[in-house]
Amino acid sequence: MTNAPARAPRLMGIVNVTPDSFSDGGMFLAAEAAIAHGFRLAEEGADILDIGGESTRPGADEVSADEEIARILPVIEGLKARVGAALSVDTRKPEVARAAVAAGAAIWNDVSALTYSADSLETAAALGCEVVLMHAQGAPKTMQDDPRYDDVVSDVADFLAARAAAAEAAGVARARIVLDPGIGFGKTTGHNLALLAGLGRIAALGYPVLLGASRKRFIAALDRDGPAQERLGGSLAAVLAGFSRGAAIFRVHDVAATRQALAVAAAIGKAVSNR
Ligand code: HH2
Repeated sequence: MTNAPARAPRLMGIVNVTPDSFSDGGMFLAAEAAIAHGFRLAEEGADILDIGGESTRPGADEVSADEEIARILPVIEGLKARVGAALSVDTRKPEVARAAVAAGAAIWNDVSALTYSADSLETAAALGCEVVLMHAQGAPKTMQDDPRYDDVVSDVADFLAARAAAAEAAGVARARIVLDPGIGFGKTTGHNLALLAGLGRIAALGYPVLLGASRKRFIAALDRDGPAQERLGGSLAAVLAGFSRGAAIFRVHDVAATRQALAVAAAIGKAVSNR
């Protein structure tokens, strides 16, 4: 029996404007290339384009707010009002979120769940945009060193519930909050699998759940080791596992293939429930 949400899942296409993001290898560094990539993903069916100027892959170095803003603003300006997709900014920094929303972004995707800066919570409330609160253990530089949990699903669910409560207390509307277990952020392969299997526990908190498993390392750990671009099969398997457990938004590199996999899974789910 499927636990999938009644509403069609939303696809968030990834647009990196970083020289070092693990899967694009700097290919989309130039704003023009990132804009073209955004158009392509929107064409393939992305409902949201997630624009990031700082890689948060394991071991990545931090980027200044000014550098992040310089990378993402031309891309937001080049895409806004020219694609049907909503624009999201993938940043931990309130000043970057402020600049992105002023330029047309509608979503603040924060891998620190509004913990990075003392004014993150109040900034999110003042911006009035949708906010993604993601769980991470440790900072990107060191988070994969030796991640530990008592019970990873309970620990992550408790953290997300507490961050949602903090956001609401600061004035973020409940309807604008999205939760994300943070696949790969301070997690072993076993932790990632437990979170995928237990995603229903996070969906049961009552907020839309975003899942970002696309091309991540645990896929290579479970199959042959290879480049990130060769992890589509595992990425789709994770999307379908998340879909059947109630995830509502999927952050992916491969929008067309994900759209097709979800369309077939949803049709099968409907055929079963109509029997
Ligand atoms: N994963 C990455 C970045 N941002 N945001 C959310 N909400 N959930 C995620 O799982 C997530 C995220 C990984 O980022 P990076 O290492 O820069 O690679 P890429 O952006 O190519 O996925």
